[in-house]
Amino acid sequence: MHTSTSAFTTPVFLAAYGESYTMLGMRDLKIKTQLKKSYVFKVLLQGEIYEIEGNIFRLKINEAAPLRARYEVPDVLIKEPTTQKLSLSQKEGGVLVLTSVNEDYKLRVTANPFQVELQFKDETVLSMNSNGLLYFEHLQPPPSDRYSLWQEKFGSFLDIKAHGPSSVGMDFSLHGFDHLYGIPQHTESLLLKNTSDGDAYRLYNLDIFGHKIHDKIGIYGSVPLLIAHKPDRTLGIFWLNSSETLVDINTKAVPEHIPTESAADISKQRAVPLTDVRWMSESGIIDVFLLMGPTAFDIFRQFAQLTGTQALPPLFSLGYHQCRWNYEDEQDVKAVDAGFDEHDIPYDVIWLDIEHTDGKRYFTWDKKKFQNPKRMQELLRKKKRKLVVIVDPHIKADPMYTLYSQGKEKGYFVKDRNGKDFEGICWPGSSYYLDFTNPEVRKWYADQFAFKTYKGSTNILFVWNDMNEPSVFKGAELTMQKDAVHYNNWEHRELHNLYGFYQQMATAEGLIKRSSGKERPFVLTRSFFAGSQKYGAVWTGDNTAEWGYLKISIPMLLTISMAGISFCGADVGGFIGDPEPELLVRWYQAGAYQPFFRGHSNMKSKRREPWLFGEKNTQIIREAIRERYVLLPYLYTLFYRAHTEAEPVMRPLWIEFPEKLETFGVEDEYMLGNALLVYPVTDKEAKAVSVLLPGSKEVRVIQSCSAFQPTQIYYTIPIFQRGGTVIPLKTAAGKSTEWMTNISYELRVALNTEACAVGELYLDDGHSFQYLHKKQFLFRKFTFHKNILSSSCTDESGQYRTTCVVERVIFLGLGQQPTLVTACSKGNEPTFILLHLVILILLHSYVYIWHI
Ligand code: NBV
Repeated sequence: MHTSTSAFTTPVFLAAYGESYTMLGMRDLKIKTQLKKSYVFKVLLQGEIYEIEGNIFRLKINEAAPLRARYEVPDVLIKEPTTQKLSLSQKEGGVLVLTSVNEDYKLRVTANPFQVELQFKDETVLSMNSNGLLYFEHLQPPPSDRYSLWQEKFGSFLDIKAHGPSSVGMDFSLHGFDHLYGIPQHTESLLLKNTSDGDAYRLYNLDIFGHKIHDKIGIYGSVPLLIAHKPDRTLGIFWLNSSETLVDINTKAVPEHIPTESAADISKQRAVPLTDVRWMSESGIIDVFLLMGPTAFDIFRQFAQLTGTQALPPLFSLGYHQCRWNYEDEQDVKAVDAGFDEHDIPYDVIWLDIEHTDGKRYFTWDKKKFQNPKRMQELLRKKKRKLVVIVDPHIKADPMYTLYSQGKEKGYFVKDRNGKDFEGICWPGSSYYLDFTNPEVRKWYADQFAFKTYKGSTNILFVWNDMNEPSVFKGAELTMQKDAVHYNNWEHRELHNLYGFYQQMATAEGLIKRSSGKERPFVLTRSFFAGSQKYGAVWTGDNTAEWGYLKISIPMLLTISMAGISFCGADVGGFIGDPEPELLVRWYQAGAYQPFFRGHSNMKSKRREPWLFGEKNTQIIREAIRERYVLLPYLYTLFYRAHTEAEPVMRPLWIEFPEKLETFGVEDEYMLGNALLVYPVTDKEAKAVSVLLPGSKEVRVIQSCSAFQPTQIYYTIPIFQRGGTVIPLKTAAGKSTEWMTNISYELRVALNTEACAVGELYLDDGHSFQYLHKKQFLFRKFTFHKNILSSSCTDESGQYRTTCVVERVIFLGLGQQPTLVTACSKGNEPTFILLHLVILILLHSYVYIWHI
């Protein structure tokens, strides 16, 4: 990626433009060719600033009259944002002051040099281009020689830029902030690091097999959302650009700004942090959203307002998934399925990897190994379980394969720079890549999932999209050439990071369509972009069966969650290699408390079903998976909140304790919802862990060997319930989620120091869209106050009949056994019945109350 860095100079005028304000400017851009000639161009840029409903500002910069249209990311924003009228409060000496509708924010736009300062109540929160790093490589006519920056070499690959270099970039200074998060996906720590060593965070979706940990190179997916936090404010920068992007971060201490009257007392001046963030993209325009919070939850809502919320997953997909590359044949599937029952371990879904197909032709079956896929699915259906199969985006070059012949005939493949179908090598050998950026291709692809078209599929079959960065063997960096050409003549470089997003979109649409719009889809994708949350789940790709990868999975998942994608997980056990039993067990214990919970292993890894590691380990894994199933009502409720309120299911501690500095860098423990604090054990032979409980003193949870069998030092992981919360659970686990419909509920009430608690339970049929279209759901609120536990309706519009009762209430922290317990029902609330109620007051063996 080539970037040039010349400063923006001499704006000619600033003019009001509808509801936005337009800044027109001239710029000197020096481009040095390899022949060392230099050209000077004067190019008019147009900047637009909008205020968007809900404390968001948007700055768009484009060439006023580009030689051809520049790429503006489509389909990621769920709708054109509603703008509000900024008022012009000052205009003099090349400075414009624009005031937000609520008058809290002011934007000081300086003409020369072009800078924008965003102030909240006269205090600068953020400034743009204060380091003069705004640049915009304007489109030019092709040079007469072909040496220039119009082509680049990557090893043996030549990238010819059909429209020349076109990079864009800008710097942002974040005043008072030195804690930054976001911009997945990297195998890095939760807190973003300074990149002054020149090692910028890269957002470029790549399939890197055996990727290292603690690396800023981009893998698989990207969300260009950066979050900055300080005790009294959180803000977000959403850089809407889908080309290769680099982010540089540099935190420094600067003297505190003291108003001139008090400036006399310089000695009292403190140093305050200032973080410079520089975004650079290979192409497109500058389209940046400033999410002004002020709280982290506001940022999540603002981002969701732009890109959508997490799709509500079908309940089964929150159960445990058993995957392997590969489950060999129908017999193998049957045996593994039976193994779960034999060992009394719940699970919901068995997965088939690429070997299930006829020669890696997706949507087909290997006729020898899977002679009767419908029969196999009927067996699973009887067991109340599901099947997920892999569907990759590359299409085998085989004239007898319908997807290929139709794709070719209809012109649905991505083209190379010469206008031929782009040919790459992938699992099937010579392959072509569907151009999912074309709405017609997406519609056609979605139709491939129709039951009559996808032979052997039934409604218990769901989908896994892999290799969709896209992965191209023998391609530059193992992906598609940047000069490949898509729908509407856009080069691949413009939209690279969107490819997987579009495949998942088309797949999810296909699954909805095959059910005539009735059933929720489940689609797992490896590659993702901002907004992928609307289409399903993501996982972190090919991790390795080593302790370090288990440890890093926590900050990686927290980062993805903060970027709007709540439904995320990492391969339990580690995909590559063979975990030692202790690591596998620890991974199950961690995975049980993460949003997407799937065990998976590579072809070369030894078999890893949970019962293959001796009775003791089987027992611990069984317990971990059962804990997950018991927890499902709470988890499903959290997903409903992610779906409706954009609250991340898994969240870093600081989000719940935004003022507590000691939480800002914590990445070895996290909150599941607002009620549970989870500390996965990620060290070999750990006998004790040190848990930070915000608000109370650090607590050492000793898992003393004497409490367990000497060999079972890893019996459990510490989970704490926050005082003041109520969580809904099931009283027991079943063979799968569908077996659990009638299992009664338990409420676990952890009192705070005022002896109060609140919590929620959401439930619906778990699979259809009736919750949306017919309001068939129940959303209850539980409150414990003055010794009365009451259940009330959180959303009156919902109605759902269930025969399932709350059977047990467990109080944590009540202090003493009550002398009398009475149950009464108020009004007619027949939808939620308390039948026989068992009140238990105990300190559960693995859930500790945590008073704040
Ligand atoms: O389809 C095979 C694998 C799959 O099991 C894995 O989960 C993906 O991340 N796939 C990658 C391709 C092969 C990787 C070596």
